[in-house]
Amino acid sequence: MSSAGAAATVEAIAAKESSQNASPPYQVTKGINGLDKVSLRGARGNSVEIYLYGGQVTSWKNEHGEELLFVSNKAVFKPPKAIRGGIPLCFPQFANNGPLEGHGFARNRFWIIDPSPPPFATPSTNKTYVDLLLKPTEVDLKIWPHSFEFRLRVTLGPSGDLLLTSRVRNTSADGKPFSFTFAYHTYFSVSDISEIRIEGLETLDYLDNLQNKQRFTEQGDAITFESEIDRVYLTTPTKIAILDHEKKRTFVIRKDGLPDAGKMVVYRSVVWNPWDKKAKAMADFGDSEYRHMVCVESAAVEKAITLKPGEEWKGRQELSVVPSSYCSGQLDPQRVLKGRV
Ligand code: TA6
Repeated sequence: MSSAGAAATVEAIAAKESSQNASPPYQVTKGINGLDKVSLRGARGNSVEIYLYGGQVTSWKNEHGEELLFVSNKAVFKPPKAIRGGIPLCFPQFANNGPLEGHGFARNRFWIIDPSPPPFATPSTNKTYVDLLLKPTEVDLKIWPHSFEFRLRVTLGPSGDLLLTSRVRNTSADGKPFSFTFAYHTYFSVSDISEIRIEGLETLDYLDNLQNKQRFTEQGDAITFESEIDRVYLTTPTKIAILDHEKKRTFVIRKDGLPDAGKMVVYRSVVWNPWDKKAKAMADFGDSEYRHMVCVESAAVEKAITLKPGEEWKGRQELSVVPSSYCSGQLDPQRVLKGRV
């Protein structure tokens, strides 16, 4: 859908909501380069911003107005380039593991505000959310010949947590299943990459993208950074933490891929920092910005999710922030995997 088409739809939905006398819990304004931006604001002053371009969260602030996500100063807010930072959605393909462009096309398409989102099985009492929708265009169907509806609900929780729920449905009329891979490619803002540690992945196996996807076992008692890292951790626990001592805060990442349609999805965790050389090679990323970001991605990769016509998959990522001392040493992944934490 074109930017103009998306804007017309946004206005139509806003008009519908005001005619029903229900003021939506979000605001739509123009962002960088005139792109439509949706804002959610919590009672304590927390906030979230989402661009309809990419269906991409680009800002998540705490009650003090501090930014918690990283977006590059060189990010290009212009199609066809995906926005560098925030939470890009990798769909229907993660990375270059398939015939499509890297990380698929959902991150550089125009999403719309969902005019009629189907209800969730367990309705939430929290009303600070927005529902977005992506459907394939004729052009998309030529490069990936599968009809789908991708619904994204972005919720700002009462204590400032950020919850993303994705629902992907196979709407094909041809009776054929399709398979996809997926990731919430979350860029966290950190004080200094050399000072942070990631807990919850120790002792787990990972595929190292920098060594032809060879399989290794994590040996350290946490992941720390001294050079480029690009790894897919396998069968990871539902809870992972990024400890940032300088900022005195810890990000807690919770994720689950619900066993919809009888399928339990095994989530992976991708950890990425480009370090200096790769940073310099990326046109939309500052040379030293790698110091202030880390990607920890909740992903369904390596093993694709398959949906028959009419089937739906649901996958959630919940982010929260707690004081630094909270998690250190408490996230033994083996215990978490067995559901004891
Ligand atoms: O998720 C890690 C990764 O796949 C890396 O290999 C890395 O290149 C990165 O994502 C960024 O990809 P992008 O296509 O956004 O430049």
